[in-house]
Amino acid sequence: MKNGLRKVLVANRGEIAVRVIRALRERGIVSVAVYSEADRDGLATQMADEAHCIGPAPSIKSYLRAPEIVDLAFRVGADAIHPGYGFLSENADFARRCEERGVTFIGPSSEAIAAMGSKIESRRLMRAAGVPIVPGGTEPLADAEAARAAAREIGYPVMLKASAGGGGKGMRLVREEEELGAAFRGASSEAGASFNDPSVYVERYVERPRHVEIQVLGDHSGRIVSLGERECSLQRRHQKVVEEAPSPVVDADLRRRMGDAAVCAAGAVNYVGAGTVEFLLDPSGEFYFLEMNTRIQVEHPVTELVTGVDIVAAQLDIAAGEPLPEALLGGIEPRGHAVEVRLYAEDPFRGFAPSPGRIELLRLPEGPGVRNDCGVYEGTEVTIHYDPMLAKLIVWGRDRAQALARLRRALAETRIEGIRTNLALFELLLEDEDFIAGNMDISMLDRKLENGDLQTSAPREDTLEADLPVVAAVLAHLGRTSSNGVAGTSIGATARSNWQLAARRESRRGTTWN
Ligand code: MV4
Repeated sequence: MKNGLRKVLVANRGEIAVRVIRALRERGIVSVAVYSEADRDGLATQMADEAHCIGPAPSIKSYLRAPEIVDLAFRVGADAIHPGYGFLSENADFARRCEERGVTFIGPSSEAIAAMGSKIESRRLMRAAGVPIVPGGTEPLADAEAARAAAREIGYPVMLKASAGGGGKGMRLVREEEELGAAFRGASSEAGASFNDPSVYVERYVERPRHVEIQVLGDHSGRIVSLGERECSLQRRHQKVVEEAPSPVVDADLRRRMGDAAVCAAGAVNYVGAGTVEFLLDPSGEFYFLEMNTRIQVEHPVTELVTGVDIVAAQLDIAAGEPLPEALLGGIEPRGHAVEVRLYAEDPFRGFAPSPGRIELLRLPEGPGVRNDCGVYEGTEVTIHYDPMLAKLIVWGRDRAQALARLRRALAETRIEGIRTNLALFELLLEDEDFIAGNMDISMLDRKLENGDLQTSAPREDTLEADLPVVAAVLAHLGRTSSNGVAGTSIGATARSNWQLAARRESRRGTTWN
């Protein structure tokens, strides 16, 4: 059954709003942007066919106003709303409100969103569907005593997790029984404060895992396919920094098994649209369901580049009632290798502090194998009201080595002035032997930043000492001008040593999640 979309409201901002508007234009669908007062001159506001102001800068007064946004969609005659990621994208009430007003929510049913939004409920569903879950409980723990009994059963170390949690909130690693009482109270009160639901359960702690996720697409006739995996282990304090496809450690057999598990997971909630099933992959090759993200994700482009599938266009086609194309039904193997880096307006030399300001100069890389998904332009005022991600740089190569070479080249072409960015972090990572070898786990980046051992392949003993006067000069330079100061190759080596110093300084502040 087709009910072609003619007009779609994009309930988001920045690069993902731009990405969706591009897909809409290619499909000949009229795009409607919504913007806050801070985004009056935003790129998405300018690119859309129509744009409406929905309130002041704070997202709670603009991008999170569910009833007003659904009303607006209805009034302007939009057939559907694309929620992007973040904001209202995984809000079951918002999806239901759309359903009730007869506006298509571009995503799964509100029931699927709600089921996957609860860790305890999703674990029960996965267990019933035969999807492997981390060994542990599927009931909220009544008190610290119940937690103690459950943890003994599972064996230490364990992890306490908020049922309503996500992004590491309400989560505690417990290495031994003595720590359990305090950890339980901490996790439960944090969960109550953050999610209005203090329920906590316990799982076995998986040591040194990777974060590997599977992209799926489901259509309205109940067909679900896997588009393969993304390796997302490189993250700093629960914020992803680099993603790639395929994973350097997933072979065709593991890909098939993880893909089958992800399709089962999605099937358990009658999933429709684009979704992502997250797994922990342990060093022995076992994998466990973590959660399902019921939205388009930031890192979707790496999958697009290795599969040739336009995932946002697929979301639109599915929402219009089209079946999945034949070509996808047999499953597809990735072709070549793609890597994405997220460009944030934050200063790696000063503890990754946000760096608002006007973008005075913006030169993005071009050339073979390079894609930019950018939400800003030269002249954009970057505010502190929203997520600091400005753009994504994605490269493709016939293999991982070529992709990394292209990424190095692309980063060297990139110049951003007026605000500080995390570009220097990528230049360091691209010289890190563990990253180059594809040896990563979920704590690698935090660990390297803490130890200050995110270093170049060059021996570092004497260079650090020898560079000290230059480091001081570079720091002073960075303080005076507002350029990020690492694009030029001439100061590359100095910037790296400088980085190590900054990383050591920051390490004293500790991590937030355990
Ligand atoms: C875990 C884990 C180890 N063992 N569960 C972090 C966010 C939340 N969605 C799940 N998380 C984890 N759950 C068990 N049983 C380690 C993490 C974890 C993590 C997972 C994915 C990506 C990055 C991470 C960083 C720290 C901890």
